[in-house]
Amino acid sequence: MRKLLLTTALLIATMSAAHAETIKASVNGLVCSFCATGIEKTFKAQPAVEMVKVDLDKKLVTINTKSLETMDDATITKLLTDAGYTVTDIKREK
Ligand SMILES: [Cu+2]
Repeated sequence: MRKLLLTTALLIATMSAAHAETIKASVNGLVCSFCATGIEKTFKAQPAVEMVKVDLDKKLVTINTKSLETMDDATITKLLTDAGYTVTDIKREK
C-alpha cells in the first residue's frame, strides 16, 4: 500500500513537471522589431506565460507557458488580433 502511494505521488509529480506547453503561432503582419517588442510585452503580461519569442523571418510567435498553465487558441488569437495582426496557424508541443 505504501509503495502504491509512493508510485502515485511520483507519477503525479512527473506529470505536473511536464505540463508546461510550447505554443507556436504563425502571424501575418509581423514586419519589424517594434512589432516583435510589442507582442513580447503583450504576452509577457499574461500570467500563464513563462517566455515568449518572436521570429520575424519565420513570422512565428513562440510562447512557453508556465508549469501547469496553458493558453487556449481563442485567447492567443484575440491578443494578436487586438494588436493588429492576423493569426494563420497555432501549433502546440507538450
Ligand atoms: Cu512593426
